[in-house]
Amino acid sequence: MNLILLLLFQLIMTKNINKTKIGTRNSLTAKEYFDGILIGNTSILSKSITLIESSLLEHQKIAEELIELCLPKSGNSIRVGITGVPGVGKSTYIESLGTYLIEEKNKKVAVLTIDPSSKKSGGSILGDKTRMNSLSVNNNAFIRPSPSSGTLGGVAKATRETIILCEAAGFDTILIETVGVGQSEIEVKSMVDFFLLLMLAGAGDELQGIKRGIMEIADAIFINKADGENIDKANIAIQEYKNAIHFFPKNDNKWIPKVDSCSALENKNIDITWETIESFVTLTTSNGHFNQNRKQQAKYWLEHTINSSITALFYSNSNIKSKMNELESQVINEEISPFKAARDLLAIFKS
Ligand SMILES: Nc1nc2c(ncn2[C@@H]2O[C@H](COP(=O)(O)OP(=O)(O)O)[C@@H](O)[C@H]2O)c(=O)[nH]1
Ligand SMILES: [Mg+2]
Repeated sequence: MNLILLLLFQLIMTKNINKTKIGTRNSLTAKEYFDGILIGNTSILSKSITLIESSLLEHQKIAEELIELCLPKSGNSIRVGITGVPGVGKSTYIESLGTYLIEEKNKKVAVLTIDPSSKKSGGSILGDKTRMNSLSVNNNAFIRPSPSSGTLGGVAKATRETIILCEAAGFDTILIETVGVGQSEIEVKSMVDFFLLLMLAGAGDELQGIKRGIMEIADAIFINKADGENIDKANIAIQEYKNAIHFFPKNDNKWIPKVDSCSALENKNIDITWETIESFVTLTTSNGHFNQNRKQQAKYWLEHTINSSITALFYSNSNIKSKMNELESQVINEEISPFKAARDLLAIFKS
């Protein structure tokens, strides 16, 4: 009896300790976060992502240390970017694919969503969660919406670091949802292995707001909502897109972008989309492009980080701040050329 009581007491105490540790935000050291991440504790994983997103200097310090600890444990995943206009079915597709991967392929899936429009509407994250009903309660899935603006180094840096943490936590498939309308695509492309573009049949490229450039960087184009009355239209669209990509520049990695259709809602061809990704990984691994791409991406992020850090330093410099307005209005009034003004400001910055 005493033994049972003792065990019960111990159990309650351990639970409480865990609770206080996890409950008190940012009270952990980098090593403690790291240990939690390594055993796949998603609560600690969430907290460390919040740390990454924080602009407080003390948080940034721990975050940086944590990233360094996690880096050797990262990289063992397939990173997939999923893009397309709002409403094309990205979240629904991720729900289907993620569930398929967990149930049929024994995968652990992390979903990161980047939606610049969500800042305005405020509603789309909620929408995403409801589209990912079964994934959001699955133990082998982890869903994290993009951070709000104001994250140090920007949303892209936070996303890239989040990938590292998720991989260290044992997630072997990273799905990144992003809206296909602009700059965020290029940044997402530079952090994923495979870039999937979802399209709608019969909507016309203009209507879909998809820039040709985005089609060019896609490794596969799937026409979603190929169900019900849409099936015929989807088949026509497949042909159109196949013809279009025929004229795109060839990829160095020898991959020919795949064009097909799927229905995220009815779970049709979701397995084909995954087979496509697997074929891509097999091909590019064997010809060395998979690793080469990751190396190039690391180089890109080094340069990107240096550039954005220098820019931030420049604009926060007090001498620059005091001179900026004056030179700006001189440039606008054509009293001085923008080039001369830039040279003057840089000279002030360097002195
Ligand atoms: N008929 C049909 N509807 C779909 C399909 N995929 C998504 N939808 C619907 O399209 C709407 C937008 O889907 P959502 O996944 O939120 O799109 P997102 O904005 O690209 O993430 C929702 O009402 C979905 O139910 C599909 O394959 N077929
Ligand atoms: Mg969505």
